[in-house]
Amino acid sequence: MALKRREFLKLAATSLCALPLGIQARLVYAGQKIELILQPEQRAWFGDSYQPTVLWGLDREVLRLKQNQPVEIVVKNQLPEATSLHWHGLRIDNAMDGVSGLTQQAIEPGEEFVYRFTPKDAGTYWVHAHHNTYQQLARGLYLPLIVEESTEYPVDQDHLLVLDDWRLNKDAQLDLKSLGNMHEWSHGGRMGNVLTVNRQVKPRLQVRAGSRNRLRVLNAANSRIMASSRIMASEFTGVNAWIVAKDGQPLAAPIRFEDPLILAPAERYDLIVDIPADWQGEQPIYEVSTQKRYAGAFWDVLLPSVAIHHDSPTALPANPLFSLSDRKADHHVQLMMEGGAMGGLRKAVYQNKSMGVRELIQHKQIWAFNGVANLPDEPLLTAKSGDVVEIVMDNNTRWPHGMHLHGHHFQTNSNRYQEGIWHDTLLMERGEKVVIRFQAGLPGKWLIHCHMIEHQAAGMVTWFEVTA
Ligand SMILES: [Cu+2]
Repeated sequence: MALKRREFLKLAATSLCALPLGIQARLVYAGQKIELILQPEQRAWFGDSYQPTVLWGLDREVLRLKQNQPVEIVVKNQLPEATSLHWHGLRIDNAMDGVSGLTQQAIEPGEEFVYRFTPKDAGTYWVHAHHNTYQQLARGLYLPLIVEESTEYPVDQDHLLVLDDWRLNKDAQLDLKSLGNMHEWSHGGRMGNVLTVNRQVKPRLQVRAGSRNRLRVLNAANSRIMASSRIMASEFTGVNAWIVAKDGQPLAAPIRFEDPLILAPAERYDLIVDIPADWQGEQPIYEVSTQKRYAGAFWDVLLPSVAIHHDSPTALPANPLFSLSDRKADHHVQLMMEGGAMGGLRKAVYQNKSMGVRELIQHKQIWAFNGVANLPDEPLLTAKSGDVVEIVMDNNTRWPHGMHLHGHHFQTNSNRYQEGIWHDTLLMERGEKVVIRFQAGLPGKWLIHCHMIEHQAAGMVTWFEVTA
């Protein structure tokens, strides 16, 4: 029986909607087109008493993408300096990784660059400058990035908690004179003097009493290890909270939150927080990395309360990561982390030349991996895509570091974290030695560096190569 044209169209439209999401997306468009503009930004953090603080940023508060849906992101650089954007934690083609000088040329002022990829992992990530990074990150050139799960996870609300510290001068402007201070670079990095949450001073996150909330916490600071306390816990009320994801990757089973939550720069946690039904008004969220706890944000608890969730949260749907299980490693290499203040570094190779400490400092270098300061010509290792790699990271310095692997998630034997958790960034205390394990992913040149970004600038960066 021949269908009339109108009926056929109706039927075609119906079956298109019934297709699985991925296939549907491919039929409808090659890639959702998004424009991102890099531009100066003003923040009136201190009311009328000061001129607004001028930062660099992107033209939105957050970027939301959908798992398995291709995107084409046109990045327009309207800043006075060249830059590039790194999609921190996303497992995408090496050519899209956004490392200027390694995977792409920097985007010059007035120019644009198109990033094309399909995020295969859902979760909490971020986008940030990866060119002249210690300056551009300090100016605020980053954006939280959420990749939404294909199936909705049941919570009442989804919140961001993006922590950052800014170094401002007495006019409440960025203290640019302090950039590049070698004393700070050789110690814990450049710390700010103003804490913001979601680029605001003391914002209020509105929640209903009794509601279940997803809280995505990101440390966007250059170097400060953030410790968020009492995100939900109060001395007087039994607040239930769980960690459900680390660095974007879901935990196999949610674990109970323990106060405080400690994040090296670039680390992320997804939490499920049940706001007690008997809370109301303002409840502080403290940052406790210094001697004095500081209320960086507030829950603004609204009544009437919603139905209370008594059940423990379920795990987020797993991302398509490889299972490492007990597979024997195909590669096993050492990464000796050296240098910094009181580190006893005598010499290191910089740009193929062996140098003493005094000469290194003249080149703004003071840290090294395996005796080499900054990016070596030769990779730390070369692995075939699919190989299992083990790196022994030995923090032979007097400082903590936040080690980040580009384009890959890894597991670790660090006793700071529960076993089996996936990371793209790892906090390592001084003297700590850990083994990280991962499967080599997409071909290309991938960085390993400290995400205390002054440490990276001053030498703590290397790379590994994945071949097809
Ligand atoms: Cu470091």
